[in-house]
Amino acid sequence: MTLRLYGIPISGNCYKVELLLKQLGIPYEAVLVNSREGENRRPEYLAKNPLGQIPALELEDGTVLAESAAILVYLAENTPMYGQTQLERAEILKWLFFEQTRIARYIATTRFWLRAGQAEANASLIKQNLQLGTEALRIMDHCLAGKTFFVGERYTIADLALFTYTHVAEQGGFDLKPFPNLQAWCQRVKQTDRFFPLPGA
Ligand SMILES: N[C@@H](CCC(=O)N[C@@H](CS)C(=O)NCC(=O)O)C(=O)O
Repeated sequence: MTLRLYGIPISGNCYKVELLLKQLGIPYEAVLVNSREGENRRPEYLAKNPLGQIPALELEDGTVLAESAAILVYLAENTPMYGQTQLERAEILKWLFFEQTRIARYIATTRFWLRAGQAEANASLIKQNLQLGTEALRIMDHCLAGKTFFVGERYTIADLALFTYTHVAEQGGFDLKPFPNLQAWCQRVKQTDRFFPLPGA
C-alpha cells in the first residue's frame, strides 16, 4: 500500500505535507477530506484520526499520523530536509513549534477569517493577532539576517513549514514590506527543487 494523505489541497497545513512529499519524490495517494464540509468530523474519519483534523497521513501498515509538524519530521527523517546533528534537529523542532504557536495561531487564523468573511465576528481577536503575528514576522526577519535559510544554511522542513502561511500573510492583513530578509527568503523557498505554489493562494 502506498502512503495516503487525507485533506484538501487549499489547506496550508495539508500543503506543507504535500510539498514535502513532492520535494522528496515520495509517491502518495491524496484522499479528499473536506474540512469545509465537516468531513473531518465524520465517524469513519475519526476512526482513522481521533484528533479530527486534516492533514493526516496513513502509512503503509495502516498507522495514521496527524499534526503537520509531526508528519514533516516523520517524512524528512534521514534526508537533508531534517537535521544532520542533534543540535540541528533541535533547532528545526524549535522553528516547527514557533510556527504552530505563532504563525499558524496568529497569521493562518487571521487569513482564514478574512477569506471566510468572518472578520467582523472576530474583530477584537484579529486586532490582537495582527500585533502578535507582526511580532513573529519581525523575529523571523531578524533571525534571517545574513542567512539563506533558518537552520544549517540549507532548505529544511523548518523553512517549508514557516514559509507556508508567512508568504501569504498579506492575505491576512499583515504587511511584509518592513521585512526584507523575510521577503528574500520567501523567494529562495519558491526556487527550491520541485516547488509548487499553494493552491488558491
Ligand atoms: N496543528 C494542526 C492544525 C490542523 C488544522 O488546523 N487543520 C484544519 C484545516 S487547515 C482543520 O482540520 N480544520 C477543521 C477543524 O478543526 O474542524 C496541524 O498543523 O496539522
